[in-house]
Amino acid sequence: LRVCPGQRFQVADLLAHLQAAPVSANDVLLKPYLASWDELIKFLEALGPMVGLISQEIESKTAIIRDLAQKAEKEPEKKMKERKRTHQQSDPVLMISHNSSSDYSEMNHRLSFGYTSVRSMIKWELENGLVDFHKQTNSGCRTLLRLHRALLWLQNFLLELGRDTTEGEHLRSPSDLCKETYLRTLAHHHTWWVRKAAELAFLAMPERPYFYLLVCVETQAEAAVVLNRIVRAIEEVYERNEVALQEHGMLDLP
Ligand code: 1Q0
Repeated sequence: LRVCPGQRFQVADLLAHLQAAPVSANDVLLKPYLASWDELIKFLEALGPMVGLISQEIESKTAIIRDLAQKAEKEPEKKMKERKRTHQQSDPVLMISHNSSSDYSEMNHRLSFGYTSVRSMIKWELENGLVDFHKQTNSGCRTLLRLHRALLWLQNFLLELGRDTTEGEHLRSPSDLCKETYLRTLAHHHTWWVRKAAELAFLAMPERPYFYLLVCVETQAEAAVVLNRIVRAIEEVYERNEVALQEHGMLDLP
C-alpha cells in the first residue's frame, strides 16, 4: 500500500487498525476498532462539509464507548482501595497481587476486563446492569451495534467499488453504488429523515478518479487490490462482532 504524501487519510493506517483488532479466537479489541473509525472520519473530512453530519455521528458514537471505557478504568482502583481499607494487614495475598502489575494472570485479567474488547464489554455491561433490552440508553453495546451495522454497509460498498470489470463493462459511479448498498443494508435501520440525509451525502461521494487519488492508485485494477484487502479485513472484524452480539441476543438493541 502506498503512502499518500500530504494527506490525512491513509489507507495503510486504516488496514493496520482493522488488522490489529481481531484478538484470540473470536474477539475484537476496541481500541483498534475505534481507531479504524477515526481513520474513516479522516476520509469523510476530505469529502467536504456535505458529509459533516456523518462524521459527527461517528465521532459521537465512538466518544460514547471511549467515555464508558474511561469510567470503567477507574472502577478497579476504587474497588482495590476499598478492599485494601477493609482487609488491611489481614490479607497479605491481596497486597502481593496488587503490587505485581506485570504478573501474567493480571494481564489476562486486563484483557477480559471492562472495555478492552467487544466480548469483555458485553460481559461487563451485562454484569453491571448497563444494557437495556427494551428502551434506548447509551450503553456501549447498543452504540457498538450502530457502528456494526454501518460497517456492513461499508463492506458492501467497498466490495462493489473494488469489483474489477476488466471485460470493458461499464463501471458504475461510487455515488450509485453507495446508494444501492445503503438501501440494501443500513437504510433498514434508519428513519425516513435519516434516509433523506443519507441521500444528500451520496451526492458528495466523489467520482472514481478522486477516489483513486485518496487511496493512492491510478487504475481500477490497482484499486481493486487495495479495496479487496480492506474488505477482507472488515469482514473478519464484522463476523466476529456479529457472532458476539448475536450470542447475547443483542442484534436488535433499541
Ligand atoms: C459519502 C458517504 C456516504 C455514507 C452513506 C451512509 C449514510 C448514512 C447517513 C446517516 C446520517 C447519520 C445521522 C444519524 C443516524 C442515526 O440515527 C443512526 C442510529 O443511531 P441512533 O443513536 O439514533 O439509534 N446512526 C447510525 O446509523 C450510525 C452510523 C451512521 C453513519 C455511517 C457512515 C459510515 C461512513 C464511512 C466512511 C466511508 C468512507 C469509505 C472510504 C474507504 C476508503 C478505502
